[in-house]
Amino acid sequence: MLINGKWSKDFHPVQASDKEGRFLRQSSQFRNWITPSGSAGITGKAGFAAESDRYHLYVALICPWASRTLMVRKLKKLENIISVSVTEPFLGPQCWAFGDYPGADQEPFYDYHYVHQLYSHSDSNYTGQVTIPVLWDKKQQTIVNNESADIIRMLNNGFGELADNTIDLYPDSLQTEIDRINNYLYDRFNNGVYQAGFATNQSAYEEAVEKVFNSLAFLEQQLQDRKFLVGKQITEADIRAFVTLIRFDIAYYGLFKTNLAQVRDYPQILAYIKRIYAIPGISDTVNFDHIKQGYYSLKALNPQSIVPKGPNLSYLQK
Ligand SMILES: N[C@@H](CCC(=O)N[C@@H](CS)C(=O)NCC(=O)O)C(=O)O
Repeated sequence: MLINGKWSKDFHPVQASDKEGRFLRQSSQFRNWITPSGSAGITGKAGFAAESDRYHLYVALICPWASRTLMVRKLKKLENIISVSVTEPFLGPQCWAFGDYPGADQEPFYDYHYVHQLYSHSDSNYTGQVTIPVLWDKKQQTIVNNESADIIRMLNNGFGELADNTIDLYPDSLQTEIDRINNYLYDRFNNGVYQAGFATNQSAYEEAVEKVFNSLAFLEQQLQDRKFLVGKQITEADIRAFVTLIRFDIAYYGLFKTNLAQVRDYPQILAYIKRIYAIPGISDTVNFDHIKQGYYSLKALNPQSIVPKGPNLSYLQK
């Protein structure tokens, strides 16, 4: 982690646990918003107007939180408006690094080797974890926001006419239902898999696994009579569910020991994963090699760094 802008403590996936051994995720610190006029958003300061070729996303393709932002960028047709750099998938001692692993990029503006350099560039006194995704402002040379929940919302509605507004992932009429599902899934599913994987004792692990499988039962039930989680149209709730579902069989089932069943064992969920994966542009945001290499590079969970051969994911092609 960075302490007063200096890299001071090597990466470890579990930076904090509660006294019962439950993994605690840290809060994001950069919380400014891009808005059509540049006025301030619900947090942070003003000065980040929506403009073409001004903003840049730094992502890792292993990361579900970063992948949410890539999905929304695709669906809102913002590829020519917001540029992207992909880190290497491995989580080394200095956390996320740029490089020449296939599918990864070099850092394009400063030739930085590590994402933590972008954090200290933005705030020379930054103290905290260095997480991905990062939304960067090329004009002010600073991080706008490092919280994916905020970033997907501003990509949905902060870019005005620059985005494709025939699709709205958070429409007024569905917000209550989307919020309900997001809240339910965040703790039990999106973060639940990490709580299983990073639990520091048996009971914290078992508690997390139970939550994960309750939430899969909830998803299977919810999808009995609808294409997407809140009805006929894709929304933010689906983006948030999909990024965890697509990583489940390949990473969480094995490495995080969420192994009571695979997601492909749930007929409605399987059809739903295929439905979203088939939406034009979405499969470009999924890189199974990065996902597998990245998760299995977590030395705290896999000291020998052996990467499994399977599973067979050909079901997605059918
Ligand atoms: N709240 C953040 C969480 C992002 C996050 O935890 N990203 C992980 C990768 S999947 C990360 O960068 N971890 C590095 C660390 O925790 O030090 C978001 O949703 O944007």
